[in-house]
Amino acid sequence: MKLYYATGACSLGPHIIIREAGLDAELDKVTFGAERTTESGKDFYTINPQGAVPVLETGDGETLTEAQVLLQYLASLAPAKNLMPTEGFAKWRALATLNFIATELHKGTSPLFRKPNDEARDAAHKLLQNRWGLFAQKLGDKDYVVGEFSVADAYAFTVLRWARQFKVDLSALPTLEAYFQRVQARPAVQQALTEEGLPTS
Ligand SMILES: N[C@@H](CCC(=O)N[C@@H](CS)C(=O)NCC(=O)O)C(=O)O
Repeated sequence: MKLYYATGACSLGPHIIIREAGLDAELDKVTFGAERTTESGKDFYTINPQGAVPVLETGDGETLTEAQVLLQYLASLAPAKNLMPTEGFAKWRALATLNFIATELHKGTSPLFRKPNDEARDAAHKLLQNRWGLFAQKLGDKDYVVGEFSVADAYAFTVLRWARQFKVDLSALPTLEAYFQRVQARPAVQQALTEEGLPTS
């Protein structure tokens, strides 16, 4: 199995889950530029014509894209680790949370990566303050967003790193800071951050 990733990108979520699940996976780093090449010397567009990470080669000839699908696939490989609820309404709640992270938080942050003008930047910050407020409501006073640690936390942590990086003012949502520190302290998260050369605190 091989994960194509870019440093600190949304691929960090699947990377964390590979470590949480103790799966045997190779990492291949993609460098974004006019051309997109992998550390192993491939033209990344031949792996994913969209040019986007994450991509997972499953090891049996299949290739998967879409972060929230990779997360679910990886969780399914290690059922004993309970990284994704699979029974009852908890499953549907977890799927809704993953989709919220993907479409509201992840894609809500994307404009900030594109050097926006002030108006676009302010609009993105305002939207994210609202959406992170909704996430904080889902989290409530729990340690993790669907109860036990799950793939949703790996994804939310990855995107919350970006909100901090872009200095989105989330000071009105103190539970998010505690949540970020809680997820970051997990040994598998520390390992993934270290492997990507990112700060661990
Ligand atoms: N729909 C994809 C989007 C993935 C995505 O946005 N990847 C970003 C990094 S977080 C990327 O590779 N951007 C480079 C590009 O699209 O050119 C998913 O949900 O996995």
